[in-house]
Amino acid sequence: MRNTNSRLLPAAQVALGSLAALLPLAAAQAQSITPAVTAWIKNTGGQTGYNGLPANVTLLRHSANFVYPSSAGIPLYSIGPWPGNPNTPANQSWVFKITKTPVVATTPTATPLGVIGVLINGVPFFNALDAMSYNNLNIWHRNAMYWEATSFDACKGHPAPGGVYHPHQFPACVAATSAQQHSAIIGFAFDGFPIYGPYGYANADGTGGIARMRTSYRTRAITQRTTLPDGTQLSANQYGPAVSATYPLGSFVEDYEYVAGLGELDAANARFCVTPEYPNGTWCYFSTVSAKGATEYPYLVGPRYKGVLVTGNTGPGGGHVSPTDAPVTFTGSACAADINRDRTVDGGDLATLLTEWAGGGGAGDIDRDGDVTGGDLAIMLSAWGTCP
Ligand SMILES: [Ca+2]
Ligand SMILES: [Ca+2]
Repeated sequence: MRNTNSRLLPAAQVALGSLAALLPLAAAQAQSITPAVTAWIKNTGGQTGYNGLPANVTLLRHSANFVYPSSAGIPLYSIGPWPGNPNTPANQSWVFKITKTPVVATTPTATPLGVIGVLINGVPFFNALDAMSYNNLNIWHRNAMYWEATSFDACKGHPAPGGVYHPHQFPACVAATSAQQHSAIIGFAFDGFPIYGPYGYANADGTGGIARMRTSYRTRAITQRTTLPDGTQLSANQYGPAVSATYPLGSFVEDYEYVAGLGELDAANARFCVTPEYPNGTWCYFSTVSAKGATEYPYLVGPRYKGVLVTGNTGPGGGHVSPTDAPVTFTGSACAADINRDRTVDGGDLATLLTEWAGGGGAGDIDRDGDVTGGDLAIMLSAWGTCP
């Protein structure tokens, strides 16, 4: 794994080490500006979306350890219609709680029904499930991507009972994507790990150019639903329906099996890798799509979170957090050229960019094309000065 610090001159390493030793308390208590603070699309001028409801993230607060995005759950882009869906999106008065320091779980938590994370525009997203199972046995769980797809709008979202507008898959309207660029952060799961669009750096150390991040799940080679993906033999009263035109392969999530190494992503749909926002690497999720762009299971986050789930976001009444750690409002914007995140684009950032020159992706890859070259330098120079 590439370590940016190792590329610094020895004298600079000593200086950084001395500074860190002098200021451990300050560093721990600072309301640091992490990607979880800067990634959001904020409502800056009373913008409204569906039914005149406030759009995007309406208030963004952060403390030493957490980020609190507030929203109605409504994007700025146009949504609907939702054929056959009787629900209407409504203001949810969301206040979510995103940790700045996510940690990998030793015992992963299953992603629950309902909200499992939030997009950068304040719209929450769900996992693959639709809350229904075959004969209500809680064994063969319906894949919402099959059973509910006709009610998705062009942005791949639809409203749940109670008016919670949400996608189950890569939401096409939230961020532009290109197979020639590392995708943007599109949201955060409630374990605090970011979720990207479909494209990342080919190699986990940021080298190798841009590549589609592939799922390690595939449909099982079955015609009868008599066993579970882990091989468990079911009794006859637990069988699912035979694979058919009515119940095609993929219409239940148990139709999929995880094959380690099939793609870049693990069972959580995550990978540890360098990204433009995390030059030292992070666990992160990628939206999974096929080579032709069709959404692929598990779509966003796998059946279990990669990290420790932050409480307060999920389950009944979840997503209405009252912060008690004195958060402050963040009014700034993302500032990609500010590589060292001190809110100023200056010689310190330039020095880092030059040490990364031609070395592949990472924080110096400001235009996200998989290498650090003149295009990135030009963006940095045009952004010179204080971040907005
Ligand atoms: Ca800077
Ligand atoms: Ca570049």
